[in-house]
Amino acid sequence: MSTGQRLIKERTERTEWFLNDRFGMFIHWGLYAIPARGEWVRSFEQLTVEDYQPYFEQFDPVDYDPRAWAKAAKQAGMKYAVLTAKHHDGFCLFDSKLTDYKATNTKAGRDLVAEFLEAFRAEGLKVGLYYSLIDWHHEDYPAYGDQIHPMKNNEQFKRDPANFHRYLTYMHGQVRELLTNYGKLDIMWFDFSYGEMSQETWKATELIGMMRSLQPHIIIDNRLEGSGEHGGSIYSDEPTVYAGDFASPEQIIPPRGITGADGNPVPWEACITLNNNWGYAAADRQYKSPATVIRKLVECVSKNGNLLLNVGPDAKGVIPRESLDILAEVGDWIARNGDSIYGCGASELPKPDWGRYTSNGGKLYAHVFEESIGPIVLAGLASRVKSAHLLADGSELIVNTPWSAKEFKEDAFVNFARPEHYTYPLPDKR
Ligand code: FHN
Repeated sequence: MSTGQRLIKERTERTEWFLNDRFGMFIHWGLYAIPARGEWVRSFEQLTVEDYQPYFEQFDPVDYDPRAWAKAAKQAGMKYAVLTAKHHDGFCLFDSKLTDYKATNTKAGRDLVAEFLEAFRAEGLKVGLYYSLIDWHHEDYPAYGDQIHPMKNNEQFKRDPANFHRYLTYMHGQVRELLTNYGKLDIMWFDFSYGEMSQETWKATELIGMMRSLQPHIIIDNRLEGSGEHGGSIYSDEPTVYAGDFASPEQIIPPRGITGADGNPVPWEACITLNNNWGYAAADRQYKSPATVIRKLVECVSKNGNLLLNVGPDAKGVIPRESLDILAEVGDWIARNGDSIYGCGASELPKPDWGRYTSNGGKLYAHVFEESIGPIVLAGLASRVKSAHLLADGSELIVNTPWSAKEFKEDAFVNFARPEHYTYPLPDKR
């Protein structure tokens, strides 16, 4: 077995629970919730460290209740959650011994990560942490100073690479803190590599070696490596040791899912916002409907993928009402239809016009999105469908084969009677 094949085998074993659980909560939270213009406000508005400092002084999330967050995630049918331990602004939500730029030194005076982990574990969810490789606050990161847009600092990095190794010591040290002081973590979500700021610029081999020695089971996204879809060799049959365990398409669902050079599915998770911002943005009211979220979840699963759906809590630590309402409706649907999501993946059948299939290998689930004027036909299934029921209430669906297969040659047709069931799971009429 080659090294690459061994890495693929280990990745497959590590991600088994992940591909079963399918649906997680992403949480972007930090100082940027105060300006409430999204998590890139420091960069987009070219705020200096001094401009941004008042938010550090003001940060006081008096209503932070991670148990409420965890209950909302669980009720929504989410099985895991990933919180930003540090985003690009460098502010640490955890009590790092390597910096003073942390939540425990604000009015919050709390280790927000520790409380998040405890609350979500208590609700039975698996837990992960997002950690930004980019750091606009650390003086040894190339972005330090006025020029803080990471895409524009490679020149500065080339000029003064020596200091950068001090940043790497800091970054590796913080990852070590997170994997040492906070119990069993299920996911480490690095973000993001770009250009030369990737791979061994981060000392990725050393970092992964340390991580695997501390928490060998932990699964890692593909953004430590960088390049295509935020990380490239995960798609090859000889991935690097830092290729990651899952691909991380962002704000898109891959048209045909993701397969590797060997033709086998590559674990992947689409991360998607509920409105148009990851961090809290007070003016952004463009939320997706519950039906859209459900259909995106079904689409991910129908392509062997996961959905990591984002919420951006406000400066007081409260998840926006709109987000909670959407999650509650999604949860109602999943409570009745979760069997068609958890432990499911793609069917070998082609996508039907009226919706999508998911399958758990023994049962086929027909997600009928479009009301049909005629019979819902499940091509090539007549000989295999023993019975059909509406997943939501178990009611029988009359399955018959109105035409003999020979009329349509090899295609056999099965139609679902009782058209009222066609509008299932949810019409997009919100
Ligand atoms: O720059 C970040 C962004 O703020 C957000 O965290 C997303 C989430 O995947 N990742 C980066 C953009 O690709």
